[in-house]
Amino acid sequence: MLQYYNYHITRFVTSSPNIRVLLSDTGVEVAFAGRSNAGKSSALNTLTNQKLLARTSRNPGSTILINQFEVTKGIRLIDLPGYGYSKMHKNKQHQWLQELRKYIYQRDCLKGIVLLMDIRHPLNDLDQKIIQWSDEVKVPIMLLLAKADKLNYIARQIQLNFVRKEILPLISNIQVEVFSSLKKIGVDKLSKQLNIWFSSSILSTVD
Ligand SMILES: Nc1nc2c(ncn2[C@@H]2O[C@H](COP(=O)(O)OP(=O)(O)OP(=O)(O)O)[C@@H](O)[C@H]2O)c(=O)[nH]1
Ligand SMILES: [Mg+2]
Repeated sequence: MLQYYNYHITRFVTSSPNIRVLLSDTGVEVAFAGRSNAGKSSALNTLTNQKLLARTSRNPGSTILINQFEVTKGIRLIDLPGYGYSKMHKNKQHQWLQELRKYIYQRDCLKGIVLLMDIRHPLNDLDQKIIQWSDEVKVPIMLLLAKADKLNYIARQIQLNFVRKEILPLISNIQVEVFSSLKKIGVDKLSKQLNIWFSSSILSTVD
């Protein structure tokens, strides 16, 4: 049965410097991933209606910690560090991508990924890697074309159709929507998808 979660009462639990020291691999979690500066932390703040829950920054690459939040007991949202920050040393970038791959592959409680991409620059190489890895381990993805307020309605629809057309033939079980933290576009669709993921995972993890 579909459960409705109140994302507004989400609270910060802890930060981890790498995936080896995350909270225990129990319950259900959904992670927010994407290029640095894509708008992940802002999306979390918009969803939870809390201005300062997740740290946002004008300087890309600022989130170097894995921030973990709890909606309610055993139901978590994860703010992942961004990838592809050009000013970060190549080795460090590579290291974080490997961590991310491991996280997607090994984290049993990960039941969904919200992948944010700037609507003006969707589906870059690294975004496609994340989609591929998630598909390989059957972790469902919701693609959010973020900062949609940067485009007018027509341009938004063109980008949305373009991304759907590119991705749907490759991966059928993927949802693509436009999103804006600034104009609160797509927030309902995001919470609806989270409700679906959390409800169905809770059912399968409860004895
Ligand atoms: N116009 C507009 N700007 C946004 C939106 N969402 C985020 N931003 C801006 O984009 C910048 C980056 O936002 P963050 O939410 O910190 O992005 P992030 O993906 O968490 O970045 P990292 O943690 O550094 O990887 C900030 O200056 C935000 O104010 C949006 O919906 N519209
Ligand atoms: Mg961030």
